[in-house]
Amino acid sequence: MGLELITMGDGWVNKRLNGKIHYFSELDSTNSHASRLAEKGAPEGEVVVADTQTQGRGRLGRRWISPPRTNLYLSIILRPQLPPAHAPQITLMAAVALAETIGSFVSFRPTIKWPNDILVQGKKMAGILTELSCRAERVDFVILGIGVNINFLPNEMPADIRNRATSIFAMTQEKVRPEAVLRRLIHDLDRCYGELEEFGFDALAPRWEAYFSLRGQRVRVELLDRVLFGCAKGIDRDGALLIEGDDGSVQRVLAGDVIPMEG
Ligand code: BT5
Repeated sequence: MGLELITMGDGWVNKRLNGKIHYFSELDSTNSHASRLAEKGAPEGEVVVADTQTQGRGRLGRRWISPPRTNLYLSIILRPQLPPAHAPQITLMAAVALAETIGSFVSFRPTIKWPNDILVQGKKMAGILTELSCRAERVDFVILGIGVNINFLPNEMPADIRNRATSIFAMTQEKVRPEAVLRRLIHDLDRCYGELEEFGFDALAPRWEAYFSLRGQRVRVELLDRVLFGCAKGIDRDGALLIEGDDGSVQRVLAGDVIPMEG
């Protein structure tokens, strides 16, 4: 199905993300399928949506639980004019758009847990998986994958995520059509991506910072090869998390899991 230009109540007409939407009742992973399409030359803005994923994934090979007729799983092909080192800005941009979208469906203010989680009332409602394909020092394409829990009932969630995950329904007691969230999300992503491309991440940074939940908190950061402790200060222009150690030195963290510490 081709996506017509989307006009929302604010009068904004999608500029970049007005490509085709490929719908599937089942896929291995929308990120994998979008990547296959991009390899074959699919243009920026094409979107892959699946009703369920058999191998939905998070970072570092983790699983993204993707039951049918419940939630939203999508991947968008982007071809940004960015050096690879700035690619984390895509995840940050998407987090702002996703927080804005979710904020339009629930009455609580969402927060961003660096780098890729959107939490509501401290529980994970959505996750972002950004995958990069580079050629000769340039970004060839980015697959921006997003999973949003919409009508996921807490008692249907597997035990290992039940206490840490939430959904729009769990917050509002109202069923929402995944297409309604998709429509709003593409709209918000289009606007935020446009701001990133035209003005750089500085245009989005204040909004990102306003959604950031861990500023000033003591955190434990699990890196691939070690664990860091310190105080979360915010992010720099490349999207690195800034952690101030007890000795006052500031470390830039590009990838890892951040866990708030008590007290
Ligand atoms: C993420 O990874 O949060 C990125 C998730 C991206 C999923 C989308 S769905 C469409 C597209 N296609 C894909 O194959 N993936 C993307 P990470 O930060 O590594 O978090 C993964 C962890 O979140 C898991 O280990 C679980 O603890 C938890 N989790 C898994 N499924 C969840 C769900 N549906 N809701 C909340 N938490 C979940």
